Amino acid sequence: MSDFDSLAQIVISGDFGGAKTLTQKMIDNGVDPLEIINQGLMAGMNVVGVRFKAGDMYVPEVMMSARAMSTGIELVKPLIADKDMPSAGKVLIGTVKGDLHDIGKKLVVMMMESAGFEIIDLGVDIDPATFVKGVKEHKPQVIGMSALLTTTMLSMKDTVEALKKEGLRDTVKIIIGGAPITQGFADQIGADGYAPDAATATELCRRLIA
Ligand code: B12
Repeated sequence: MSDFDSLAQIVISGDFGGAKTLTQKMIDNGVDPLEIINQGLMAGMNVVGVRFKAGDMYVPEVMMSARAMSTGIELVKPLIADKDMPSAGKVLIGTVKGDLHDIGKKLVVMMMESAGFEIIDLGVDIDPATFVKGVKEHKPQVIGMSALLTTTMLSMKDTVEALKKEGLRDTVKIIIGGAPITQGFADQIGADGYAPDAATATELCRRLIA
């Protein structure tokens, strides 16, 4: 097995100690940092995404894998000039007003970061005005909104309306998710997409930005 395959396997198994050791060994051996990321760390995380979606991996395991991947990325990052670091796009994300649930959102963030997206995570309890301010400030290609309460879902609609009012709606793609959200609700409020899990959310972003 090549070092790239071993590193991918280490990420899949969520072994962050192993990720640190092997990434450092590869750096010391002069392996190209971008290859370490793409063919080792991200390759592993891609498999995790597929398995999670298929129900073959669960939340705690995915979090361990994401942590293993981050451990490797942190070592490699300083060796890569900013211009070389591939960015898949910029995503502004937050849990909507009145809602404090963020475990799923964090998972989405981790999965997207693993796929090379630049993420601005506004946090929880984010009102429409704060999303609007975030769009003006960060100019993301995609906004992601998360809601776990049926009572807070409507804040997603308010945010879409607030973006329209500010003339910003057509500058971003809007995606939504969270346990009570459906494709029907996304269509109803005029969002560009819905995803039921973090892996699908990442694919959706790729598709919307492409
Ligand atoms: C953990 C939890 C909490 C924790 C939250 C901790 C935290 N930091 O997040 C605490 C204890 C704080 C909490 C509080 C409350 N909770 Co609560 N909570 C849950 C619980 C058990 C799990 C949620 C979770 O983390 N799931 C795991 C993650 C991985 O799944 P997920 O969030 O769905 O995310 C995935 C997808 O939805 C998607 N996704 C998520 N976000 C996004 C965003 C985008 C853009 C996209 C594309 C995709 C996407 O990808 C994620 C990963 O695959 C659920 C029950 C359940 N089984 O869902 C109740 C639940 C959501 N809670 C509920 C309630 C009622 C409350 C409280 C009102 C309880 C109370 N009386 O105080 C408060 C509300 C606080 C508030 N204002 O938000 C109800 C909601 C009922 C309803 N229909 O509205 C639920 C369903 C429990 C129940 N059966 O009654 N809760």
